[in-house]
Amino acid sequence: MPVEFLIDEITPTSGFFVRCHTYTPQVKLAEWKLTVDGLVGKPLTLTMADLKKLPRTELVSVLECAGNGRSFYEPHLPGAQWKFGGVGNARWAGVRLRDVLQLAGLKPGATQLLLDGADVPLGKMPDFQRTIEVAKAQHPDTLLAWEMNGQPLTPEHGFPLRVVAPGWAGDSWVKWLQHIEVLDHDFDGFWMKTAYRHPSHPVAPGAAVDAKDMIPVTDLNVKSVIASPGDWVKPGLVSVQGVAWSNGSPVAKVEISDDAGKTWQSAKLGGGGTKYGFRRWACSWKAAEGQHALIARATDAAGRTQPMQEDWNPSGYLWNVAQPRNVLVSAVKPATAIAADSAGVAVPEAYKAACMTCHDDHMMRMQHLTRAQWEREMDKMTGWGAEVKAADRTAIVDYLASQFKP
Ligand code: HEC
Ligand SMILES: Nc1nc2c(c(=O)[nH]1)N[C@H]1C(S)=C(S)[C@@H](COP(=O)(O)O)O[C@H]1N2
Ligand SMILES: [Mo]
Repeated sequence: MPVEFLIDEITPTSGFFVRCHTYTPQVKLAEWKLTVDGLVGKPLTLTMADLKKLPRTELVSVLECAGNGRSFYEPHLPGAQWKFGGVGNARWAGVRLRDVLQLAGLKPGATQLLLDGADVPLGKMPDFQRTIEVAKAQHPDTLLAWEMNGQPLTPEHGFPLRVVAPGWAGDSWVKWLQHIEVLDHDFDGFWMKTAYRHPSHPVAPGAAVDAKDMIPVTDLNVKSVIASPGDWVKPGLVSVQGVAWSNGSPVAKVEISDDAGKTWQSAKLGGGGTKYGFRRWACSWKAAEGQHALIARATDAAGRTQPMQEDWNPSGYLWNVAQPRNVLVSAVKPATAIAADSAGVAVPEAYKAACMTCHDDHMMRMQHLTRAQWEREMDKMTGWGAEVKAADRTAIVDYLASQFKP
C-alpha cells in the first residue's frame, strides 16, 4: 500500500493492503456456515442470520502484517518484501467471539481455538490454520467481523466472516472463517509450529535459533509511519504528517528527526485516537534544499519506544525501527528514474516450468537472497509440490542466485 494512504485515521478499504498465502476463495453466503466444535458442550452450526442475533459490536483497530518492514532486515530474508505499507486501520463490526463461545459452552481443559478459513492450499502446501489461546478468544475486544468500514467484507478481506484480534499481528486475523475447533493442546500445524514464531531472547543477526527458543508472534510493536511528504517536496515550511500505533497501549508521543536522531522535535498528536487504532500526528519542518532522511519515532503509554536498531529474528517479523524516509527537497520535481531490468538474461525453461505455476516470478524478483537461502527456498517449494527434475536444479539455483541476490 502506498504510504499516502496512511495520512488518514481510517484507511479506505480501496487502499487497504491485502495479504493471502494462497488464492482468494469466492464464498457464497447462501452456502456458508460457521461450525463450532471440539471441546464444547453444544456443537454449533451458525448461519450469518444466527450470528446477527447476537449483540452487534464495533471497534476500530489497526491490522498489520507480522512481516511489515521485512525488507529492511539485514541479512535479507525470504518472504513478502514489505516496506511501510503492510498496515491499515479500519472500523470492524460483528460479534464478540466470546458470545459465540458462550452459546457453545467451553468444556474444562479447553486451551486453544483452531481457526480455519475457506482458502484452499496449493499443491502440498500446508493449509493456513491458526490457533489463538482461550484468553485472547474470551477477550471482549476479540471479534468475528462481517463488516469493514461500514460495508460487508470484500472477498480479499475475508468475506463473509473474519477474526479481528486487536493488538495482535495480522496472521491471527483469520479470513473466510468457517470452522472453530476447541482444543486442549497446542496445535502443531506449519503456520503455528514453524511460521509466525520469533526468538524469546535477542539473537545476533543471521544466527540460527533453536526451535525450543521460538515463541508465537502475538502483540504488535509500537510504530509510526511518515505519510507526507512523499519522496519529493518543495523547500519551505512543510507539514510532516503520519500515523502511529501500538498493541492497545495509547500512543503517548511522536518525535521527528532530520539529523539521524541527534535531535528530536515533538509532533502534535491528533485528538480522538482509539485504543487499538491509528493516532494521527503532525509537525512543521523547515525543509531546506537537498536530500534528507526524515525519521519519526513513537512512544506508547507503556513506555515502549521505537528502537534505532532492530533485534534480529530469522523470519523478519515485527520490524519497528524508527525508519528513515528519504525526501528530496528541491524547487523542481525530479524526473522519475526507471528501474533497470535484467533484460537480456535467458530465463531457464526448467525454471518457468517448475516455479511459475502456483505463482509468477514477482515472488522471486522481490527477494534478495544468498545461494544458501535460495537452496532452502528450493527445498521448501519442492516440499510444497514444485516439480523440479534433479538434472535441472543446479541451473535453476544458478539463475536465482545470480539474478536475485543480496
Ligand atoms: C505448489 C505450488 C508452488 C510451486 C510449484 C512453487 N511455489 Fe513458491 N510459493 C508457493 C506459495 C503458496 C507461496 C506463498 C506463501 C505465502 O504467501 O506465505 C510461495 C512463496 C514463494 C517465495 C516467497 C518466500 C516464501 O518462502 O514464502 C519464493 C521465493 C518462492 N515461492 C519461490 C519458488 C520457486 C523458486 C519455485 C520453483 C522451484 C516455486 N516457488 C514453486 C507455492 C508454490
Ligand atoms: N484464511 C486466511 N486468513 C488469513 C490469511 C490467509 O492467507 N488465509 N492471511 C493472514 C495474514 S498473514 C494477514 S497479514 C491478514 C491480512 O488481512 P487483509 O488481507 O485483510 O489485509 O490476513 C490473515 N488472515
Ligand atoms: Mo501477514
